[in-house]
Amino acid sequence: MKVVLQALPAPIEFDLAKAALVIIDMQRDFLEPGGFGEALGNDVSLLRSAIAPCRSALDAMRERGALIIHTREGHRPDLADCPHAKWERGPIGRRIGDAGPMGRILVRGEAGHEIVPELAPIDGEPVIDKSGKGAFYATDLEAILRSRGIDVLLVAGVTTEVCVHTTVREANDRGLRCIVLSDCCGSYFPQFHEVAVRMICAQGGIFGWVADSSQLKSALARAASGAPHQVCQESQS
Ligand code: C5J
Repeated sequence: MKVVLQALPAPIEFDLAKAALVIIDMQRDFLEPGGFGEALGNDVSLLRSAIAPCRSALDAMRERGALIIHTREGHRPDLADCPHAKWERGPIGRRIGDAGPMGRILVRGEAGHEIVPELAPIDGEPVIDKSGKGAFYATDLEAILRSRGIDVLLVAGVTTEVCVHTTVREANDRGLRCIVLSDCCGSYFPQFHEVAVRMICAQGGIFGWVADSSQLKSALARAASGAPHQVCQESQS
């Protein structure tokens, strides 16, 4: 199905069969008190506004049978994959691997490592466990995308300027077209979110495109109805 999405810096057309929704790190460790995000001194409530738009994009893409991929940032219980330089940056007693109210902080298998229930993966949706910020680093994400013929990523998740940005940059360098769904992303620093989003589509789309969940839903509905595409160039900054 051919989809035309009103995006910045310009509308983008893609084949839904070759597109995937990638939801980055919507984990309890980042979105709920007591996890990694709070251990680093952040107000985790700032990320929660991304949950409902993410769910709306997720439902729309699931309804159309599109590929959905979830990622989680975290480490092996023995922390063998956690570089010392990453571990040492947390406050003593609340570092990666330390015990917290949701289990050991940023460790696979612990409650805090799970994706928030509103966005929980369902059967058949790949979950990529990653130890770094980018979802391509030391994972099989690229192999999964290549084997399914994916060339467009719709990207959502947290945090906008860290794991979302790193993943989009990695994907862009691999020749994938990335569309960041701005309202489906969030940051502990609202100003970083704003700037990170603008950076994606600046300079003619230096890293990709930006749209939001309602534009995605409209584009999918229009494509499914067979209605002609209306290309509108208006600015939405
Ligand atoms: C961070 C992430 N911010 N998922 N991780 O450490 O963005």
